[in-house]
Amino acid sequence: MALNQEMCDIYRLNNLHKNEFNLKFVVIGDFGVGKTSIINRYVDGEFSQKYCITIGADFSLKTIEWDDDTRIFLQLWDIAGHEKFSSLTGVFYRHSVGAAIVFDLTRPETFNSVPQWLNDLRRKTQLPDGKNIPVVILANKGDMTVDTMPQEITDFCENNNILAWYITSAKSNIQIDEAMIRLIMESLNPIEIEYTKVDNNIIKLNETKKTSKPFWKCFNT
Ligand SMILES: Nc1nc2c(ncn2[C@@H]2O[C@H](COP(=O)(O)OP(=O)(O)OP(=O)(O)O)[C@@H](O)[C@H]2O)c(=O)[nH]1
Ligand SMILES: [Mg+2]
Repeated sequence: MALNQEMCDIYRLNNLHKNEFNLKFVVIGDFGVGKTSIINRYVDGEFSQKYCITIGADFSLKTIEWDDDTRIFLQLWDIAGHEKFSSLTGVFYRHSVGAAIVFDLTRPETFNSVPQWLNDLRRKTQLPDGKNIPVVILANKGDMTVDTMPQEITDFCENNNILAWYITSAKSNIQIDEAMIRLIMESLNPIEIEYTKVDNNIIKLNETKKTSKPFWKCFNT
């Protein structure tokens, strides 16, 4: 016990110089598209075939040693697909600085809900400078099929200021890390928000300036 405490103290002393940031991302989309599975894959490296429906919302934490000077505490909020258009989504979205909208390639109709999820998100969230929070779209279950890829996804992303879209698989661990890294990079860098250090678990967002123009990019396998 004492040794553990000592090791913790040494670890903390060695890392005192690091800037620590809290980022909150929400993961949204219709029921059964794989939101929980994507989060479990990303946070725990695990996947289960079993469908355990999410009720309300859940969240997971991942600590990321971003670089020698930066540590990120990433909160991933897993919003139940059945919460669609619920008045509660606004509460779950609060303080989020990034979002992933997921649809299921084996059920193309779940892509039809993406505009509604985006609309709900955009109505209820904004960055401190009043701009939209960055969004990626994840076309999940890419291990099963890519034949049903919606033709209009490229146009949709371009017209709706979507940061990027990815064909993902929680099962085969395809492009989930890439999507999250892209979202983190956008949240930390181009928007140029000064995220002050974590202080008593309160995140203070101080706006500075936005220098980069919004852009869209697609990452396909
Ligand atoms: N083959 C395959 N199956 C997946 C993948 N992702 C999720 N699944 C399966 O799809 C089902 C639903 O996954 P969940 O992650 O629970 O879906 P969800 O979006 O969280 O659903 P709700 O909580 O109801 O909103 C489960 O049986 C998963 O095993 C994937 O990438 N490939
Ligand atoms: Mg779920």
